[in-house]
Amino acid sequence: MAKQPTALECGLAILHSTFQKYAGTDGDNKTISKKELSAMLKEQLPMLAGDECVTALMETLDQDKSGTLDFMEYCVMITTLCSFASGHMPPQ
Ligand SMILES: [Ca+2]
Repeated sequence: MAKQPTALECGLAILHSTFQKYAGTDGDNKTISKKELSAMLKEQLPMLAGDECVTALMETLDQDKSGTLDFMEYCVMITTLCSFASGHMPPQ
């Protein structure tokens, strides 16, 4: 009998598959465009949806100023959101 994946393993797989799902809508599943980010936020994180939020997130997360988010830039967003949600963000 195959060993069941742990909750964290499932979570990691979901984070990766969610990136690929939205990144792949324009045929390039290696990066997320602003349009793809907007669709992802609207469906997956509706509290962050909206043109102003999408623009602010792209400007903040697109560290190499490529105009798209690669997987590592997406991971920064996920890490930051986890930190906010768990109250682990340091005081500003
Ligand atoms: Ca980028």
